[in-house]
Amino acid sequence: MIGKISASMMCSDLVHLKDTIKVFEEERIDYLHIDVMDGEFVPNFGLGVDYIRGLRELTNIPLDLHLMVLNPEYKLQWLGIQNTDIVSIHYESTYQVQRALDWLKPFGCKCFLAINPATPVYVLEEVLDYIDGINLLMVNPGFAGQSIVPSTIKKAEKLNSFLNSQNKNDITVEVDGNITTHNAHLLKGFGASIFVAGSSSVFSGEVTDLRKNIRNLKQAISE
Ligand code: S6P
Ligand code: MG
Repeated sequence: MIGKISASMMCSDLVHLKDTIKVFEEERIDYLHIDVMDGEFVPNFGLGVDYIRGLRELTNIPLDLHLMVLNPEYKLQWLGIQNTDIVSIHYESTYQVQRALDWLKPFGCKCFLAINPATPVYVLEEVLDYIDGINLLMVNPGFAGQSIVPSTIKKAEKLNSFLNSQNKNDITVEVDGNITTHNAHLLKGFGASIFVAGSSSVFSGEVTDLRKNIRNLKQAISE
């Protein structure tokens, strides 16, 4: 199965936003990855509600909303979530993970749980029935352009075996952070199927390289 690309919009050049979206539509990019950051859960501010609203006016490409905010369950109604979207909340961002997932479900989107590099795979065990996917952070979230945390590669393999052991291979695995073509190919072998494409792939080099970069990444995540 061919992997899906979720283009990380925090890495895009705002000056060329319209042209970038046009290329994404022509090249059939699957999702636009939106890093929402509150300056508390992660040490950075990120894309907010007005940006999301504006982007929806530009394109129908579904959004992949990665919420790096404290207590996301109280902020979901700000985002205009659509049923074609993916929404990831972080395991580490609330004391009541299962309640947060319960509150996310009525929005009709795909409900994903994100875990930081130091969070072990086993914490997922009690919430497998409440999620459609897992967003596996390969870097500590907050910034683009970081190097992969080496232990996360083994963790991806562990996650794959864990999901198999629980008969839950229908749960989607997304990988986020330093997804080069090399890492993407490797992680596809461990069951990842959505690849967040940032400065390590699609947005590397000049704006004029976009199309070529997308095709290279697609090649790496095809059979
Ligand atoms: C990290 C964030 C990511 C970045 C992505 C950028 O805080 O969750 O989605 O946008 O890591 O890609 P790259 O290739 O620069 O790591
Ligand atoms: Mg992200």
